[in-house]
Amino acid sequence: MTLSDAIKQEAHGLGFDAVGISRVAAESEDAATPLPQFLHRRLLEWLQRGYHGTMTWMERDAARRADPQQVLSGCRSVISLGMNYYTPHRADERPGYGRIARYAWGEDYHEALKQRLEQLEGRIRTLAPGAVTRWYVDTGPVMEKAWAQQAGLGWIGKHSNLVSPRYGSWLLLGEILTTIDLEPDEPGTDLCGSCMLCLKACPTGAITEPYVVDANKCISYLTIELHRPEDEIPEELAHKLGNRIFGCDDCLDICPYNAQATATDEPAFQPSTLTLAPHLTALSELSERAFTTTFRRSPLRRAKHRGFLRNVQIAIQNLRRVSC
Ligand code: B12
Ligand code: SF4
Ligand code: SF4
Repeated sequence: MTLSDAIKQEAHGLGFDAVGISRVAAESEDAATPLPQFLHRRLLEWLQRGYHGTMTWMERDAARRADPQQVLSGCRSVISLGMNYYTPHRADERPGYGRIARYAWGEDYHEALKQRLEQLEGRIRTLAPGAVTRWYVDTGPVMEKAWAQQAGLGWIGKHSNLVSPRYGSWLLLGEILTTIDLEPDEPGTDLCGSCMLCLKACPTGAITEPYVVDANKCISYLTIELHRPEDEIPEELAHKLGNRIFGCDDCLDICPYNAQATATDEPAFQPSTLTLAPHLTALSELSERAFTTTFRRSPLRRAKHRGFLRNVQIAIQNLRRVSC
């Protein structure tokens, strides 16, 4: 068994559903994979258009974000890992309830992936003594979807998320950068074809062209990232939030590749009654302390009490508007 196969076997044993490897070309090599240059260009274009909104941390060191060798000196391989978070449950669609994005139905995925990534790092060091490794799960300057595509986990769909032929879009991603030379996998092939369903399904037109999302218009950004006291959700977009109080799945839900998604049995991703059927009036009365306690292990913490209650108020107003 090769070292790459042994690492993949360990990853599956730890509960990762998808694993693949990309090679990072050494500086002196004739870059067989010009991915960092491509990513740098795409990222700069995106930033220049202001599509990152208030996420100014995306501006910091774009060249580094696009190139794993600038993140880990001597990096030769990226091991991309995915965990399936799909469960066969449905959100409560009755009037009076809010809608929470699927990835936030259970516990914070950063924690579930972090524990496994740390364990996998330990196993890699046993298999390859002297290997330098560094893991990330949405926690560092790595363009995770692009590396996952390069490692064969799937392809970047027109909604800009990674689509796996086996798990659809319901994979959360992490990766381990390492100095060891591993055998690369074949990159994923784009299977979107002429489909444009996700662009048509987006309620706010946030997918401005295939593969490009303007965060300023994206409900996920508006309801999660826009939570500072000075941040307001523009009136014309607030109408379009409907009952979404945290994140949005419309462009994912419509994708034909999600039709036969397999359910996960990972306990951390199982929903609670509260996340499947969040009652708007009850939530509108949540104190800051109750918010912190209730969502201490949930991704919902990221919206902060102020942002979350603002979202709930907008959903209540939208409900009144519909019933008038
Ligand atoms: C910033 C961010 C956001 C922002 C901006 C989204 C965006 N599309 O960039 C906001 C807050 C809006 C957001 C929302 C969501 N996010 Co987010 N987000 C990120 C983050 C931190 C960085 C993404 C990034 O670098 N954006 C910058 C721009 C330049 O990159 P990009 O849009 O990815 O563009 C690439 C492609 O479009 C591609 N590309 C461009 N043109 C072309 C052309 C062709 C032909 C091809 C093939 C490719 C291609 O190249 C670009 C560079 O890679 C990543 C974690 C990470 N560190 O990577 C998570 C991440 C992308 N998010 C994730 C999730 C789950 C979501 C939501 C689904 C959550 C939700 N349900 O509400 C939504 C989905 C919205 C959407 N349609 O994208 C997951 C996606 C998992 C997956 N299977 O893909 C990630 C990877 C986090 C994780 N660790 O799992 N997110
Ligand atoms: S998450 Fe929602 S608002 Fe954002 S691009 Fe997808 S459908 Fe549009
Ligand atoms: S909905 Fe269609 S265009 Fe969008 S990601 Fe899925 S297959 Fe691609």
